[in-house]
Amino acid sequence: MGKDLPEHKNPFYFVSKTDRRDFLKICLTAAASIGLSATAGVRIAEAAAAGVLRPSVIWLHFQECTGCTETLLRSSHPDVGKLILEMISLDYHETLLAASGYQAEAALHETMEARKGEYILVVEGSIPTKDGGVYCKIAGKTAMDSLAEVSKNAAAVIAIGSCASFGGLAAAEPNPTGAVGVSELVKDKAIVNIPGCPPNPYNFLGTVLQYVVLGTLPELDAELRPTFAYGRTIHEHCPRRAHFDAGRFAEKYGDDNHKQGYCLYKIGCKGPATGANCSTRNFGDTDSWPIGVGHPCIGCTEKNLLWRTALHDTVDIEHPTGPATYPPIVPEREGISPVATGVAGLVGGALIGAGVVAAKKLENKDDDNQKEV
Ligand code: FSX
Ligand code: SF4
Ligand code: F3S
Repeated sequence: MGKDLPEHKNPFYFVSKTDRRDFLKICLTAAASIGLSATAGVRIAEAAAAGVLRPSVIWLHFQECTGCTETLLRSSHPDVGKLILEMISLDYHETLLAASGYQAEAALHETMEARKGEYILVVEGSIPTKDGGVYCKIAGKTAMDSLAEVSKNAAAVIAIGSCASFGGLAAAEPNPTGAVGVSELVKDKAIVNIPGCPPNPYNFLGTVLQYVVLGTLPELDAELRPTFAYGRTIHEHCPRRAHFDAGRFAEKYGDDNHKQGYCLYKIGCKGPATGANCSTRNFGDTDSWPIGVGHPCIGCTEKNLLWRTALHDTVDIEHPTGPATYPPIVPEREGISPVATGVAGLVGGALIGAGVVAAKKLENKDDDNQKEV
């Protein structure tokens, strides 16, 4: 639908053409993130602008906040969203579709028929399985039935966001609706998880780019996440890492150390156990990201962290010292060395699950105040 209609009849006509220079810049960035050269990035930009790279996409919403769609399209710098819409033929998307009711259902089924075996299914939100799946119904069908129906003839499935990837917020204990991620239900398709709550638009864009340009899906880790985006921890490239290595920590929100931009580990930063590229790619196509604005990483890309651990809990430290490429650290605080700092976390993790013990080893006298936050 989005591909074949003249602009004035296209339901997505309000998405104006992106400025060419910005368009090129985004293509180059996205191409680089999946390991393609700048020349390939220019070719992609040209092909995308000419409309030749336009796989059909059906986008289903289940239990979620629509933040995944919002972050793609309504960031303060929305060119990534525009590029995505120019690169794909978005044939069904409940938030963006101008049609509703029977018309919308018709659009969905026409696409499923016309692009059988070719379309990409993007799923946003978790799927409730309890009580026959009655907690999420669209057009009289449960999310479970819709997912089974639409995934059946999809070429591939992309689960966007932590809800679709792992169940997300709805699956937090006690998980009243029996919410699960796509991979718990779809077993016979290639699935790519793009977790994050919400996820970084570049990680979705990079995945789509690889599919439309190379015809392949990215290399995935054990959680089905593209390694180009989730293969390294936040901690490895965090701008606050030198503070961690030197033992300089915010002890509670708003204290002097926090204002100085010190490491947020002791107030619950999950960066050491979180695979994601926010520290290098920033977030939502802005210069901002959680740690950059003083908030600990909550592990929003990790199946076993987001909404599964308390925000103030600390995590295991797997790499106690900084990479050899880092400049040497001179500890500023008496009695704390970089190695001691890291080993404290390591020992804690080895004993009973980092959090509690590691925090105790690192805590100082005003740690009690942290609990008030
Ligand atoms: Fe989930 Fe998407 Fe969190 Fe929301 O819709 S990943 S609740 S920010 O955004 O699904
Ligand atoms: Fe950055 Fe968090 Fe690691 Fe500290 S613990 S260096 S804030 S990722
Ligand atoms: Fe999420 Fe942590 Fe990045 S909370 S947005 S993975 S800094």
